[in-house]
Amino acid sequence: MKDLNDLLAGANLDSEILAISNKVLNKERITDAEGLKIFKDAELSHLGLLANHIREERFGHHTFFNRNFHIEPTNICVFDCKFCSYSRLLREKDDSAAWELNEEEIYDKVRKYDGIPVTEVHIVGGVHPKMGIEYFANIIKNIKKIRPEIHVKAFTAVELEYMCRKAKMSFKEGLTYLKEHGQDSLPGGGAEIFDEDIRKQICDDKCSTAQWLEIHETAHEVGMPSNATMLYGHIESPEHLIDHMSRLRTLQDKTNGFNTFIPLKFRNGNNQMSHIKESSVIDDLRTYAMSRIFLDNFNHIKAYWPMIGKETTKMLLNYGVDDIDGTIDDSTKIYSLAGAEDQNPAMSTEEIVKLISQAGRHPIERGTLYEAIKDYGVEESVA
Ligand code: V47
Ligand code: SF4
Repeated sequence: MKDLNDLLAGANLDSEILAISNKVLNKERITDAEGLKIFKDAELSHLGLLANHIREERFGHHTFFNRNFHIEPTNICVFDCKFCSYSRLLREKDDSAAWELNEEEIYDKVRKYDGIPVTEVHIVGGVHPKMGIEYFANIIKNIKKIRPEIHVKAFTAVELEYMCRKAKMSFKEGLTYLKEHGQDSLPGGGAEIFDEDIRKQICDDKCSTAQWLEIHETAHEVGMPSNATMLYGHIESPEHLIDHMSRLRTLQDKTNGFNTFIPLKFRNGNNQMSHIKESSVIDDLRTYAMSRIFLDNFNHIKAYWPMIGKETTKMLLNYGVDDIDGTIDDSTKIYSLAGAEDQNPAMSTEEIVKLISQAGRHPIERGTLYEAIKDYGVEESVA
């Protein structure tokens, strides 16, 4: 740490950036204004140095991944998010791009992993007007019958808000009901950008910021941890990103129920925002590094490799990221339809271990709640 302080002192930095950096190194919380200052004005290499310092102080070279697969029951959705390349309206059901799995098809997707040591199923999809909370609770119950030990991470706050509203349940009632049927945690989707003006422009008709935050707070209260995402690189400004993270940091102070923060790079393929240019890799690195620096009460920062790509994922392991999600096994369509490089996202455990090792890090297979499952050892990493 002394070395890094010396490095900063000798770096001829703007005095404000130096003072904020010293706060970060001394583990003092930085304010929104301070976060914004370094986000806007510090060099990428400087943000990377700070983010990597925090990451290595917490986890050394350890880099987490899990063995998981997704089930996307449908892409039919009542909402109309402008960035979404995936959803189809109900009236378009005959559209060859629309799908609706029946219950048996869903269970077959689980049975496919009989004898394969996956530990998590991530269930997420469009908001189908005919698939209600009872339907999904029953599905979770049956998945647990097929695979009792699997962790069910399911339903974004957007899906949950709609399910609860349709069932006339409070968020607490709905979440408790799903938990009783076997749901273990919530993924972080649907957060997008919390700023109400931006939200109005990109996803006006789905759950509000206040509802997203209330659903996650309630989930934590009833004993279901969750993740949080942030959709960046479209019409938002750095102010909106800091504001987004600040609202999450405040909620995390209250509940400590978030496991992971996942910045999601906006991909511009086949959606109503296709005219917007995608962020540069430099901006991706800056955004991830800033999230590691700002979110002092989040343990983990995840790069979701099917979305950001494998090469950038490797780079991000030096910019604050300590987790790269899972094997996925070609079970999600959200990003391939939005133009992500990997049209059939799947990595074997060996490939994930190799990717992490090539970046000079030490791969650890984890469960959803970051319990260590297998240590792949320093001898397999370049570090
Ligand atoms: O909320 C949709 C995003 C999210 C696009 O919790 C897009 O472990 C970029 O939240 N470009 C859903 N992003 C996926 C999600 C997620 C994924 C992986 C892991 C976890 C977790 C959560 O996908 C949506 C939205 O923000 N999204 N379209 C697009 N064109
Ligand atoms: Fe529906 Fe989710 Fe797509 Fe929005 S992002 S249109 S809620 S599937």
